Amino acid sequence: MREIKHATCRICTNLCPLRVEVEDGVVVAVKGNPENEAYRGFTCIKGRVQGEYLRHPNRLLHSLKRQPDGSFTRISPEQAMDEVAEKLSRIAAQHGPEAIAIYYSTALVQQGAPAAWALYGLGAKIGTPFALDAQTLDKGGKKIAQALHGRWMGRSQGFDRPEVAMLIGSNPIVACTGFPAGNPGLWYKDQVKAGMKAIIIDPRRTELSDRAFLHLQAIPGHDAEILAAMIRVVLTENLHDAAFVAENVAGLAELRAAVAPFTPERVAEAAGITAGDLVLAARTFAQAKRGYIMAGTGPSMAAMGSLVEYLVLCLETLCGHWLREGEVVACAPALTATPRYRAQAEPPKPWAVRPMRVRGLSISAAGVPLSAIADEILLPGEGQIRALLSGGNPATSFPNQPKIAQALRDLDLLVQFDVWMSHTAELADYVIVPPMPLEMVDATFTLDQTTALGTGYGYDQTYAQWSPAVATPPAGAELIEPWRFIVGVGERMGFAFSLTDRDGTEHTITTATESEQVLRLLAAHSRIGIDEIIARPGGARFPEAAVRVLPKQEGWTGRLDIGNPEMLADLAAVERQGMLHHPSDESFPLRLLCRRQRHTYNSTCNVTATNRGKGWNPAYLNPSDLAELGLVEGDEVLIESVLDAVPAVVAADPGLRPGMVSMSWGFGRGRETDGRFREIGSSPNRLIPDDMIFDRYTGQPRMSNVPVRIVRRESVAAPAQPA
Ligand SMILES: Nc1nc2c(c(=O)[nH]1)N[C@H]1C(S)=C(S)[C@@H](COP(=O)(O)OP(=O)(O)OC[C@H]3O[C@@H](n4cnc5c(=O)[nH]c(N)nc54)[C@H](O)[C@@H]3O)O[C@H]1N2
Ligand SMILES: Nc1nc2c(c(=O)[nH]1)N[C@H]1C(S)=C(S)[C@@H](COP(=O)(O)OP(=O)(O)OC[C@H]3O[C@@H](n4cnc5c(=O)[nH]c(N)nc54)[C@H](O)[C@@H]3O)O[C@H]1N2
Ligand code: SF4
Ligand SMILES: [Mo]
Repeated sequence: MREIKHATCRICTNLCPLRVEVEDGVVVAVKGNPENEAYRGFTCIKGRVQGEYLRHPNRLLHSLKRQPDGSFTRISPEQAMDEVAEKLSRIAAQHGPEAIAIYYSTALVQQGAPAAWALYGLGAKIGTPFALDAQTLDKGGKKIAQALHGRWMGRSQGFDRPEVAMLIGSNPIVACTGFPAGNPGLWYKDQVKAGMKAIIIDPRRTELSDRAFLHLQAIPGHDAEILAAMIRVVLTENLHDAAFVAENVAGLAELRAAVAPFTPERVAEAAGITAGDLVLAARTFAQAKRGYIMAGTGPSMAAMGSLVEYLVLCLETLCGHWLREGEVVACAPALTATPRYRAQAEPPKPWAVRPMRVRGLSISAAGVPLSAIADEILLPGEGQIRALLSGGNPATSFPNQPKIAQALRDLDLLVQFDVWMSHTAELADYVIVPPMPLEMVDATFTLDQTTALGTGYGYDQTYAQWSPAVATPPAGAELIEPWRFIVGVGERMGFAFSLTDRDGTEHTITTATESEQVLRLLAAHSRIGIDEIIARPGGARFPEAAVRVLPKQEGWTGRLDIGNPEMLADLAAVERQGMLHHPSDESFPLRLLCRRQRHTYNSTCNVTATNRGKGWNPAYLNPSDLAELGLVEGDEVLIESVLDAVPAVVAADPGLRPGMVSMSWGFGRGRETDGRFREIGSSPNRLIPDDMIFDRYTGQPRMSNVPVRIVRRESVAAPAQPA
């Protein structure tokens, strides 16, 4: 029988509502839901073809165990739980809890909300400090900046009727962050029609450029200077919200002095833009009553993410773009507990939490520096990581790909949760295979969590959807939900798991608990009852959940700090030395930029249903650079950096600043697969050192603006040495 069922797409964090046509448990078509007022029918190609993912011949249908000869054999989930628990217990007893790391990242959305609860719960019970997430390779500077600047407890104006939106290296139309979760294209169109001015700072023309008020096509890596110059304009022209600053902010004099050298003329010249545009951007932003800034992965990956994010907060604070007493927080969470929004500043706190063993890095407000994990695995001695439970794809997503691949091979135990034979799965001792999202019940917790991360993330209005399992796994499959596997391992290690309901009653969770019961308990403290959400199967806004910002507490003295000495010292260093650089940079005339593509999601979805037979990630160059290199679109080249070289196919992008190579990540594997690069692409992380140039707070290396050179492929010896 053919039926249409409502579900949520969980391939990416946009969580689009879907109408899934199912015949006897098999997904035959996936469409958007035009009746959903937040998404207005929006889906992308990845969501619509997921019926093909469910049936894909490469999909894993049972868990796997590595054999001594390197091959994999089938293992039952029960047996795998027994063996993994036994190994983890032994490693913890011999080497202490630090020897076990857990990693979950963007794959969390695919694995379901209970998976995060279970995995981080297990990490806490084991007592490991190495509970990893992707922040420190993503936009970890946001957390560092929030720590050092302090946090406005009333939230930002954010997506609520902005008159201006400044997007710094952020491309919401493709990436679905930076605009509210929903329908990014229509939201942009509507806001521009309502008068919103978009200011884009990006070295390439993006999908936003056409409707933008201003596009500063700056040379990458200059975002901190550009922001400092904008702050200087705001302060010298007295465009800031003086009353808000006087009441809630410290450090104005220090910031004023620190930005003084950053004249628009000087910065514009260095960044390859005009001083007029820079001043116009600053004035437009400061003169708007409502607005927001989203700094995306672009600036974060240019090695000074923490400073950039700090200056973003300084500019937001100077302009007073924070909600005041009595104003409405339209995006209060639906499923997670509602915080008490108050018109007051949570004061700054230290950014560092605990030192790591390498490169002077620390576990910080941004989490564990992922760029240090390879070394923390390879470096013998007390505190060495020997086991990793992974729900991401570190072999592809971490910098210095050859080193992390070696480190993953060196582990005593690598357990990978995956539905595909990803690069990390290939290196694992156990591959634990869960159902795919449409086969599992879940609800939109992830978006409440991302909304809470800060400005530029998540919803514009309270929203939720309950997503029942709508598809049946293929015949013969033996799958286990990640949370159930983790609880099973924990039980075998002697740990008990529980969740409390609204009345404070504790409920034990075991491997026999229904997933729905876990989700209900995770939502126990929500303002919107879970049954109300279930009663709106197509997903809905819940405007009744909106809350007002409470007044400042009596005697409250907390202030936001825009004069943090460490940050301003970093800014002074930028003034003296320019951006971080390395002597070897000079041998590499081009700069490799990060970017994303619509048809893939990080390291997944690169299959024929979406890539239409083009499995590689093109290296885009300005046509003038192609001509100078004697290349035409479609030519095969080698991209070389100080670390390695990868094969690529060049393509022309007239909207890209000359001197740049713009290439998506998440493709390719190690050198051993170079011969297959037309099919699986090439990994930029082979070109990115983990320890040469990095943000000293998050450890995030320079992953954009990476010095490279390009040579024709046939003019060099084939590099393909198996690693
Ligand atoms: N379709 C799709 N959507 C995704 C993903 C995906 O892989 N595919 N990945 C998801 C993830 S994990 C994340 S974190 C988000 C990321 O979302 P975004 O941060 O919006 O990521 P990108 O689309 O790569 O946009 C980054 C932009 O930064 C620019 N840029 C590069 N270097 C610099 C620089 O130094 N300064 C400035 N100002 N700009 C620079 C690039 O040209 C690019 O346009 O997307 C998420 N959404
Ligand atoms: N050079 C470079 N490196 C980067 C970035 C960059 O722009 N440039 N971006 C960084 C950023 S922003 C991030 S967030 C990190 C992300 O880093 P990771 O999260 O480590 O990488 P992903 O590719 O998102 O990993 C997703 C994994 O989930 C698996 N998977 C896919 N679908 C399912 C499913 O339905 N169920 C299960 N259980 N598993 C599934 C995939 O096969 C893959 O192994 O990478 C960072 N690394
Ligand atoms: S992958 Fe596409 S359809 Fe699925 S949630 Fe993301 S944007 Fe929506
Ligand atoms: Mo990310």
